[in-house]
Amino acid sequence: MAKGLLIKGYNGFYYVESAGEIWTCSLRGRFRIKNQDFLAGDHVEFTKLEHPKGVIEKVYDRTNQLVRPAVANVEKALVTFAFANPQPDFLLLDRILIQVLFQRVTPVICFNKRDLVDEATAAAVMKPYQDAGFETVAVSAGENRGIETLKEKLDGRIVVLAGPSGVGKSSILNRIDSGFCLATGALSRKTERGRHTTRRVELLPLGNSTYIADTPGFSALYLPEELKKEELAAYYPEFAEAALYCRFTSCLHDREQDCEVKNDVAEGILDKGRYQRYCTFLNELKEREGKY
Ligand SMILES: Nc1nc2c(ncn2[C@@H]2O[C@H](COP(=O)(O)OP(=O)(O)O)[C@@H](O)[C@H]2O)c(=O)[nH]1
Ligand SMILES: [Mg+2]
Ligand SMILES: [Zn+2]
Repeated sequence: MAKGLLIKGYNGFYYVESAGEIWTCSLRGRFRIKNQDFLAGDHVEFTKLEHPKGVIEKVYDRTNQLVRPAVANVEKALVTFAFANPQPDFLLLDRILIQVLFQRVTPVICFNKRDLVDEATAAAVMKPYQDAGFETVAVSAGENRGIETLKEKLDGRIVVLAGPSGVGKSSILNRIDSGFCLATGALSRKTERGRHTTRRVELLPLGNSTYIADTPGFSALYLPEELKKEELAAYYPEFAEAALYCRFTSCLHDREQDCEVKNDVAEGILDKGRYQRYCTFLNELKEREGKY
């Protein structure tokens, strides 16, 4: 029996990568009867028939499972924004970070279009996220800079892209592997929506055992449904140390007295923008829980 990675399912066939080869697999009858779901990203065992045919015998337990796109075992999210054109929407960035962390996926924050800003601007944009402990990388897909560093950060993982349109996601993927030839620019954006409703997810190999889903995720406008207001601060790693010194262990860092998080924001130790957006999300959660 061979082990492999399910790259995509299409028309009842499952494409499994194993030792650099793609096997076209069907399912054992008992799987078909149970109507078990098989997702891109699943680790499977299969029997090799006449090359390149095979039969999937077993699926390993998943570490996680995303709904949009439907991918299993996602380890990293390449959260992509642009330094300019369009200006970074930090509220959206922080919302995506919460969604990503909620799914137990590790974010890599990638700021593209480095060619459009000077060094001081780029550093100021990235600093709050670096201080929070997130992996960040500045790239220019246009000038082909920073791409090798980005590749290293994704090594050996199943990756999902996130970020608004126009920031250069397709351009970055094309730089990572020019074999993709993904459509970039306004034309592709127009057709993207219609295409994604009918298309199945496919994992694209980036080399070094790295795979990236061809459909972006984490675009929802709302915070995860199960997220409680008491849990929100846990998604701000930079608050953790100060929170130990708040007077109340249940401190929401909101209107409480003797809140060390608020003190650190006032003193400029913690980033004001990140804190303000925390408050925005906290109010959203309070409103949702109906406890004003
Ligand atoms: N100046 C500059 N423009 C870029 C860069 N990367 C992408 N673009 C342009 O930004 C636009 C959107 O890029 P695209 O890859 O389609 O973005 P996507 O919607 O996120 O996939 C295109 O016109 C690209 O040519 C970059 O590094 N610098
Ligand atoms: Mg695109
Ligand atoms: Zn506090």
